[in-house]
Amino acid sequence: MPLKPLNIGLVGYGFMGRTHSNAYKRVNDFFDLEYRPVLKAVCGRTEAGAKAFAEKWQYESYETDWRKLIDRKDIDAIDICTPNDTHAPIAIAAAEAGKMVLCEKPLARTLKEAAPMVDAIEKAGVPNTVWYNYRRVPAVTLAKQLIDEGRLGRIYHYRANFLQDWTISADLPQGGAGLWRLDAASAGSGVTGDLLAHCIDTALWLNGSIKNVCATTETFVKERTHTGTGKVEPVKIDDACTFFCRFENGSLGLFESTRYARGHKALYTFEINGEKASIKWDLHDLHRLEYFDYGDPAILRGWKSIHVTDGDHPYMKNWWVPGLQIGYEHTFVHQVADFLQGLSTGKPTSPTFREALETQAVCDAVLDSAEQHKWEDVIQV
Ligand code: SOE
Repeated sequence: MPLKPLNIGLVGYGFMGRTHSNAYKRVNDFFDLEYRPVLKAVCGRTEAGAKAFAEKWQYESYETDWRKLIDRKDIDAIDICTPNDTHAPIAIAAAEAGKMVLCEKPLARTLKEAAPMVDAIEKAGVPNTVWYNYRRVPAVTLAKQLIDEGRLGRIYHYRANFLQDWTISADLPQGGAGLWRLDAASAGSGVTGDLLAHCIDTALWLNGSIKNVCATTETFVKERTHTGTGKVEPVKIDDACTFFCRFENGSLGLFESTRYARGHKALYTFEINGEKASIKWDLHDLHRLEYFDYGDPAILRGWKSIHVTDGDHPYMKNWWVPGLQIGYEHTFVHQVADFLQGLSTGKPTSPTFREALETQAVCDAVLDSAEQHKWEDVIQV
């Protein structure tokens, strides 16, 4: 039986445009599915860039205006890989046109901006998902499985870090390719929306809702040249953010993120301590899950390092043979596989826009708390 085509219109062709395109190309080589993504069109503001990307990644065509892309009858799904300030208008227009929508994280710059996106998606009733890709690292999915099976028992502590060091130089401008992340107008926030959003998404998934937060932020480099205006302008994003929180299940959370941790490129780690067992995970060693089980005989108790490469582990039967690893790009392949599977079964692909709204609510509470110097309740969405 020939597979059913799902025509993709990709908006934005930076780093994330590449991760998603790679996933669309590889997914049917490894997963048995009813649908096949077809790289129909890529859209970017500069014609030369869009054309070059289309040629390199074998998109059938290109556009320079996302509205035209959305109007096209031959596009089924709009995939948004542009800076955060453009997510809302593109997603809302795409949903209103009846297209499926896949959106890069964070959903939007603020909760207020994200809420109408969820309304538009739900009104249109279109399949949707937000690319919080780290959920689909097999070791992280295994952590979810172990927690849901009750192996950790009551959870006491959730600790997460996302550390980078790429913005330490004061010579880096704000604005432009990749560096829009330093421009509050484009990004909304700094590490909170860019990095802690990943940690929060994983935490909500593994450990449930967050009740309230107490945060502090810092902007270490106060002024940077703005690529758009050419002028030195104040930096309005948070370069670093630390927060504590209380989860609804009674556990305590501690989160830290910075782009000023010299030596760390993308060190995302979490540790969860339960009554019966604990788990730890580290993005730099992403195929391992560290597990301590108090139920082991006393003389054998200790941290074990599970090499998450067995056919019984989440997603792994689709790849190589036990013992052989996969990596970062496969998390995106897994998200596409789940999305396509969801089209066949009708099961929504987590996190949906609605689910990702909760991460926005926590990010807003974190930034408000830092500004007000006080604990903030997370708005229930
Ligand atoms: C920032 O450097 C960044 O690329 C984020 O935007 C991604 O979401 C994260 O996965 C890796 O770091």
